Amino acid sequence: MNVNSLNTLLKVPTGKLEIPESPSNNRTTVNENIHFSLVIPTYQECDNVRSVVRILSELLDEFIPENYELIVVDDDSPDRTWEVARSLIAEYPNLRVMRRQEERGLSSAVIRGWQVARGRVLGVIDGDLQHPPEVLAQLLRGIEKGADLAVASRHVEGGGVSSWSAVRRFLSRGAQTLGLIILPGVLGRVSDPMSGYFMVRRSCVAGVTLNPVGYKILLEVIGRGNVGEIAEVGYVFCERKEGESKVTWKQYVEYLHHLLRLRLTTKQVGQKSSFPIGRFLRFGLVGLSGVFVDMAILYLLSDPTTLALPLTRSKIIAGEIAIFNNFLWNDAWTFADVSQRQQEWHHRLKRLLKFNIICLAGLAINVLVLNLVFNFVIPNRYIANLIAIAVATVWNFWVNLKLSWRVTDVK
Ligand SMILES: Nc1nc2c(ncn2[C@@H]2O[C@H](COP(=O)(O)OP(=O)(O)OP(=O)(O)O)[C@@H](O)[C@H]2O)c(=O)[nH]1
Ligand SMILES: [Mg+2]
Repeated sequence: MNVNSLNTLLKVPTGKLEIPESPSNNRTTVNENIHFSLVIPTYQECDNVRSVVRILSELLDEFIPENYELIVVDDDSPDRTWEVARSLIAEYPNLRVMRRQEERGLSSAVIRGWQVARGRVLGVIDGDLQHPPEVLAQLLRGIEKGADLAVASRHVEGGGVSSWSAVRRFLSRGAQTLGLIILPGVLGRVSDPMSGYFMVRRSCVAGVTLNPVGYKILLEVIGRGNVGEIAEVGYVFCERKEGESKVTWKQYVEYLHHLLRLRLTTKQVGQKSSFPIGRFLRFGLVGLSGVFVDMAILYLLSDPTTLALPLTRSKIIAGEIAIFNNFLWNDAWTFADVSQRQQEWHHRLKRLLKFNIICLAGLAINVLVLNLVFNFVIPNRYIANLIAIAVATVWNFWVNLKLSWRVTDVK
């Protein structure tokens, strides 16, 4: 069936960014039973849009013929991407095109597209061919098997990035880590919360006022939607062949803004609100055992009556053994409930590595706070040291709780 009866541009919805409960709320509905609506946000993609529409149409025609629609949402690109897209409608009847002239921004473009969508499943894919279209079939299968949300992920088996620079990898992982600390109940649910390639059941996001900033629409969907089971499919983020990236520093600032806004305005999914005091006490006791281990090894290595090794070398070895001691106790006792769920060796090693890095950062914080307090607040080195130890302990506990001992396998 031809879902695109009018060969014109779609009317841009105004007002709240809210997706209607039922697709038939849209007066323009022709096909009431479309299964899948895929939004393709574009800005300056005139060299890509033709190929994207062709490839996606061929694939979906094979997989769910006549049961899908493609919606290009273009923000009035100066290269007239919207015009190129509109010229394709005659050839691809399942294509619909929106040209936004008032609003700007990737996330709101996606939601405006979903607002006019007629599918029961709503998806998004980049318009620059960086998201491999063949993954769509696996994502749809995930939804058919019962998932509410199916996410294409760079960080599960079969996933990756083709040739990102070390800087971009670092920034991406750094942003994810920061997000896990600020918003663990949202970012902790998927391995690739930055993914811009996913699909969700309409029923999970309908009737909720969405309020995203910037690029990361998936955060908004998980944070504000009512999403139960999540499926993940690995994919490799390809290189751009045509056109230019729109990613600038502004997106990182917007991301931080978005995280904080979600943190302040949503109830965290699956999060206990109270501070886990029992865990913290166990963590503190384990830390104390580490002090004794550290002292004993330092004595054995550096004391003139024992091995008499140089002090710095002895301290580094003693410190590292104490960190290892603490890890073992924390893994077996403080966070036993979490580690029991992920007992494989690679999981344990990953936890050990994270714990080590976080504790080393804790040491840096310890030294910094000691100096700040001693020089500017309380000129007593022992009181200043106690305060520094307290701050570093809370850091070590909280960040390890959020990053090291968390269940990373999404079923
Ligand atoms: N409608 C709309 N689309 C946008 C906007 N910004 C980016 N896009 C589109 O969103 C998709 C992702 O943007 P990109 O700039 O490719 O971002 P990216 O893929 O994370 O980064 P690169 O790897 O550098 O390409 C592309 O299809 C863009 O054309 C916008 O403000 N409005
Ligand atoms: Mg891109």
